[in-house]
Amino acid sequence: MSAITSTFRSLSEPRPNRGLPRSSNTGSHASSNTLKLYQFAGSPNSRRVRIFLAEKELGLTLVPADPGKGEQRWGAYRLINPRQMVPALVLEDGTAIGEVPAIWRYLEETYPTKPLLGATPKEKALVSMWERRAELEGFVAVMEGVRNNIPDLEGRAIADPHDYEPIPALVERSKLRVANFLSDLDARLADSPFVAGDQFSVADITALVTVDFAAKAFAISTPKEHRALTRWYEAVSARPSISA
Ligand SMILES: N[C@@H](CCC(=O)N[C@@H](CS)C(=O)NCC(=O)O)C(=O)O
Repeated sequence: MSAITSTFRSLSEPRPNRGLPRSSNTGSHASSNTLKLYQFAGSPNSRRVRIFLAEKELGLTLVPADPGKGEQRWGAYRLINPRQMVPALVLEDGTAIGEVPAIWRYLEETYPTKPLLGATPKEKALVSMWERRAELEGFVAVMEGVRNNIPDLEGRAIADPHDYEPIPALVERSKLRVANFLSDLDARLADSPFVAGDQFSVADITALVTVDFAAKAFAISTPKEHRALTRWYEAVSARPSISA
């Protein structure tokens, strides 16, 4: 098992004993035998898509793709996604769509019931704005801390097609960024039931995955005085999709 796989496996395993759409036609409202989602259980980015699927009750085929080690990294998956990252959604004609927001967009437009990217132009813009802030200021900060904290990450300190060595000095700054993110999120949630407004959306998915990821990676838990964040976390954590 590679350092990436073992690290993410321990940091972001799905919660046990709850259903998730592992294969097609499993009690879902909509299902596709032709769409395949390549992903791995411990990957927080994969979890962002799995929660989305569970919220929309979409059954797709989930295909485990594991980085593996050395020359054999990713194996045949390299042909599917030459950027060597999960998740990737593969369509019937073989088109591979990478990047979580792009996968969400394809699925939302194909299966518009229960919109998670907003329903009106204003909602769509606000969901996009809040989700992007959650990703750039929260999720990316945790990921930066995690990846720069693993000495044997085989030049994979940044998840892109190039190799970069870790910079351990970034880890403390990442933790500070995460603490600031939690504080900013608390302030936002004091004014709004969900991150982007009155409805649960992808902004909540990214924020929730970030909070869980920070707790597992750095034992950064939500401070008690962040009451709005605590109220929101308890409410969204109780949704069945969150175990995905
Ligand atoms: N920007 C990408 C990020 C994907 C990503 O970082 N995936 C991680 C797993 S959470 C990965 O595949 N890492 C393997 C590697 O870096 O070698 C997205 O939105 O999908």
